[in-house]
Amino acid sequence: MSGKEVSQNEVLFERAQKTIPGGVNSPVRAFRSVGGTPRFFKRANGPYVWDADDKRYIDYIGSWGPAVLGHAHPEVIKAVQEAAVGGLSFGAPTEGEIVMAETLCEMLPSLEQVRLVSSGTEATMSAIRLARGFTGRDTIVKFEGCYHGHADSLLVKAGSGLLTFGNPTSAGVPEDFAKHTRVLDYNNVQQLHELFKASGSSIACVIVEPVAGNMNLIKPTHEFLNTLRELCTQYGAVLIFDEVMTGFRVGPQGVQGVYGITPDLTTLGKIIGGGMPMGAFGGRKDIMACIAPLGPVYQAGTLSGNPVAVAAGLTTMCLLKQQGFYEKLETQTRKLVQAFNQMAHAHGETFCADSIGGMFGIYFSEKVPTSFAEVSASNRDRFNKFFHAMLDAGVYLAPSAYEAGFVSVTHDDAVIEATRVAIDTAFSAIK
Ligand code: KE4
Repeated sequence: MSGKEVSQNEVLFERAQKTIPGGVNSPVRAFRSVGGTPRFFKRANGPYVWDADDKRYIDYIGSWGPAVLGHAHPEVIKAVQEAAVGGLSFGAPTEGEIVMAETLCEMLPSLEQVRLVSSGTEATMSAIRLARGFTGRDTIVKFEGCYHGHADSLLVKAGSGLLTFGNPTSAGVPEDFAKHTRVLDYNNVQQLHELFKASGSSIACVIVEPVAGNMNLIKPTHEFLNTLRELCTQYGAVLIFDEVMTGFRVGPQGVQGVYGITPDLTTLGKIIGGGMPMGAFGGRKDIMACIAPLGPVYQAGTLSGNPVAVAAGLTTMCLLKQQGFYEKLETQTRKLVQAFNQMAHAHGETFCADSIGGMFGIYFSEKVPTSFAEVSASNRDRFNKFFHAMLDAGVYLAPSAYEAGFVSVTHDDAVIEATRVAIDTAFSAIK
């Protein structure tokens, strides 16, 4: 596009802001963290997306995780088309939902029963209500930097001291809601012991991203997850692994399979819908027995388990169960991380990168961060310059220094090599 031509992305962004708040239907898409004009996608296929100017990018967001097979996988598209001609939604049970539930319970041993919903937020909101109903307790625990969707109880940041009440991170969340949420530091075992010692008998649940992906990629220590499991068991609190992002992303059994920890409840989303609106929560049968219509904890959804989303999800789950899928996904992700680190070293950048399974983090810092405070200390301005240089070089990274990146099995060696070239170009451009 020559200098004088106006980008269609700018035209669309201008128009979108007239009828959609901020011009987007989810805040992170607005590029507010990195500046500039968001790219409006026209289509996607495999590892690529095309924007409104028909510029092609190698995509490392993959719709924030779902596109683990690559965009528009032909078998998923075919399954959706076939389901759609049979009707889009019935508001009545279908056999497909049973197959989906059976598949999830087969793949995740901690799931004795599971309920399908339409988003990750619905899954975590329902799991929190279920834990409160099961235990009869009000207090929930989360961790700074972890995001679990936008339910009121979860839009809370740490109070001034460990034992003080949480404070809302969003307008519209009443203090009375936030005060039931305690916010601790991720990977801080001492804080866990202190809080449980002081208030353990009032804690309904702990919800955690067992590998964090919403403050960039931050891995847990084994001690942190083991202590969470031990204290929840000791005090009768429900341990919820929020695997909306990590479920079937970091491995065939999510983080619980990698670290060998069995949560009481697991929340899922993204990949299980194959790109269609789908979430789920499930776990111990005695806890799930409290959910309506069996028990007193109400939860519902018009489009829960709808046939089109189930068709996309089921086809995706069947494909990722194939022999060698995760070995290939992890190998390609490691090659990407190696390319980032090699190019950064060659350019003398203060930079590092890390990965687990098919998700990765890039950090403008000396070492890979292990907490929200450490990742917050990384050089965000340097990231923002790099983000735009990579965009110019045809690579689409997450538009925030505090987000993880995602690889698909269609990111083959040629795509990784093209990314390496773009990384070299981008580091040269921001010298
Ligand atoms: P949704 O309601 O967006 O489907 O899921 C909420 C959610 C819950 N739990 C975890 C661990 C999540 O990562 C998410 C959503 N992830 C963000 C990515 N940072 C979605 C992107 C967005 O908000 O637009």
